[in-house]
Amino acid sequence: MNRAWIGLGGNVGDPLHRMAAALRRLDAHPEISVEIVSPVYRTPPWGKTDQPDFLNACAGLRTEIEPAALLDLCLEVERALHRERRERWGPRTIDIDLLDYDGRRVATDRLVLPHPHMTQRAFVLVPLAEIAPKLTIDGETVQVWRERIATGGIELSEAGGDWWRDEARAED
Ligand code: PH2
Ligand code: MG
Ligand code: MG
Repeated sequence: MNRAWIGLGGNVGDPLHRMAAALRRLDAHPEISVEIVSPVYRTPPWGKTDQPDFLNACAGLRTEIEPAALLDLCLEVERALHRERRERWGPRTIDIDLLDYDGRRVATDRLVLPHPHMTQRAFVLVPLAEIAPKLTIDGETVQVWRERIATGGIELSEAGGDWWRDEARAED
């Protein structure tokens, strides 16, 4: 089994509901199991700062689905959850990003792995360090990247790794 790490986020509508629904949809796929999920953090907007705070979380998946097909599935889940995005780095209802896939290096038009700039984004590193501190990205562990980055303004929103299993919240 391969292991893929994903990042989830959103800042429009009810991102917690959509992130939970996204994880439940991925887990319901016969060839994917959601193995571990991080707490949810409220994070200041990165890139384009005049927009609401985001909620962000990360998850580890087990799957035999190859990276390109897994990306398609993530995009399908985004669409099924009525993703809306009007501009690059702007507000969105749900975003699912493939961060790492068994340490593989991929560089196509559609997919670059590991996710470019993830080592510079506290909204990825803070949740990821909770579930994958020893994962190596670009020659350093996530824990080390996490220690190096400024994390001001990031707050815990949902503790633990079970928030997405809540039936009522994940109904969509
Ligand atoms: N996603 C972006 C742009 N900026 N900022 C935060 N805090 N969290 C995000 O998930 C995020 C962002 C584009 O995908
Ligand atoms: Mg993104
Ligand atoms: Mg994306």
